[in-house]
Amino acid sequence: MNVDGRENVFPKDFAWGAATAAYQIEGGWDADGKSPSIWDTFCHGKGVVFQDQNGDVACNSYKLWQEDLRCIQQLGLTHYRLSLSWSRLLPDGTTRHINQKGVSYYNKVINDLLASNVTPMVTLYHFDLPQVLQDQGGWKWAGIADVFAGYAAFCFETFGDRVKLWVTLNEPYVCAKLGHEDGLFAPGLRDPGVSAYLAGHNMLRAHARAWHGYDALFRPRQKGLVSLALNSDWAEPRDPGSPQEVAATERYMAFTFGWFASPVFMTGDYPATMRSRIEARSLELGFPADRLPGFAEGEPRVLGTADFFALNYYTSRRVKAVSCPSGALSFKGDQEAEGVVDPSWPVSGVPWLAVVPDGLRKLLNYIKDTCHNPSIYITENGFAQMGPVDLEDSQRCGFYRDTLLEVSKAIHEDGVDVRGYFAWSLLDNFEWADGFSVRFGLFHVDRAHPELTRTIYHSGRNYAKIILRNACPSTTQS
Ligand code: PNW
Repeated sequence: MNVDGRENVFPKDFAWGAATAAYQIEGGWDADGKSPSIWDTFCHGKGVVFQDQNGDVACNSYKLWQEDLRCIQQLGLTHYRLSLSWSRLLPDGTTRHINQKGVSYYNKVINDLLASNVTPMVTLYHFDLPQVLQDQGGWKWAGIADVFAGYAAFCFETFGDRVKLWVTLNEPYVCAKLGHEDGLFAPGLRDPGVSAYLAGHNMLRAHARAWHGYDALFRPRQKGLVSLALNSDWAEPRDPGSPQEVAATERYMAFTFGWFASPVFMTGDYPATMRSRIEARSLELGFPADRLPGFAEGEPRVLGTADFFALNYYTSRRVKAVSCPSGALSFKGDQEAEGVVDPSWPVSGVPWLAVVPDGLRKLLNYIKDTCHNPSIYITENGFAQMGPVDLEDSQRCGFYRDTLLEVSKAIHEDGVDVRGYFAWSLLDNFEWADGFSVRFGLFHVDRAHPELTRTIYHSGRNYAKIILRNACPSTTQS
């Protein structure tokens, strides 16, 4: 324990942020020339989202940006992470047609942030592919990589004089797996064991092209940084004494973290475990092994295409080995591992989000050791509330305190180069398939009120104190 409290002090210039995503907050789904994204289409279908809710209005941030800015100021954030709606900027997905109303909206947001001394971190793609591009095959279509690179270059050109922190893709794992394997997220494909690998592969190709475009054409004058945000659980064997579970844990980490981190940060290819498992399983079931595609010669290199590590961390898992004896292909059958929640862990409002703050410290160390000690931004981390709104969200306050203590230990005791932390999320917002039933905000949004009034949670007040002191409390008092 530290007596003088210095250990809880964060480095000077530590980035204190909160994050949001366009579809989850903006609303204005068809306003001013915006075309539909795959999330508009998905939510307008029946039976896929909690109570058939959708992001048509969401927090109406497209109209209420000034309210969001007030929230940002009230917290005293140094950084704000937002995403751009591709189909708001480029309604046909390409630079053939630019929607000036969309450009003006984001210009205003970016300029207001800078005028308030808040540094923007901008994500180009947070799950909301223009529907017109989905109609051409979406992430399964090889041609998407060049179209994305064109969109990225347009954004660098348009906003890069002021935006210096870029995230190309948010959570390719979630987009590939939940969107193309499980069918739980847009575009809602259920194609086990095939489409997720292809979609993931094209996302990596798209990201790499965008990074190379920045590196060659924009970095010399704009001097910014570009990465992609990777989500990962921290995983440990259920029984550390079981060699089967230790091996299953390695597979679990390879198929979640390594799937995208290995090509970009480690080797330029997928983890060897992933390749060998998919090959073996394909052989067994009589499928081509190239359902996990190769990185072709002559394509832009993927290795080294990130200027920092952007990590979204929510939770941890204990891992057990599973085998899928049936003849069907699946991601899980390839992985032969299953993550379970340790019964001793407290859970948040959603069952998947077990509260495991020291898992973050372990994952940060793992990144340091396996990815050549990169500088790291924690681009998302947060705690879900469900059921009745509780503005005195003491469990969430404890969650942030405990988590930030682990981050400070990673920095001071382990020497991990953590540059910043973004709470998910600034506002209660549209939580994808869970609709508005799950709330992650530091501000509550009153959906029953026509003005969609924002009210700070106790955890928001606490976060503001932490930011003001550049330190987190080491004990339970705050
Ligand atoms: C992230 N899972 O997504 C996203 O980046 C946010 O948009 C989202 O609101 C936040 O986490 C909270 O869920 C995830 O099923 C979506 O494990 C699904 C999962 C994890 C993260």
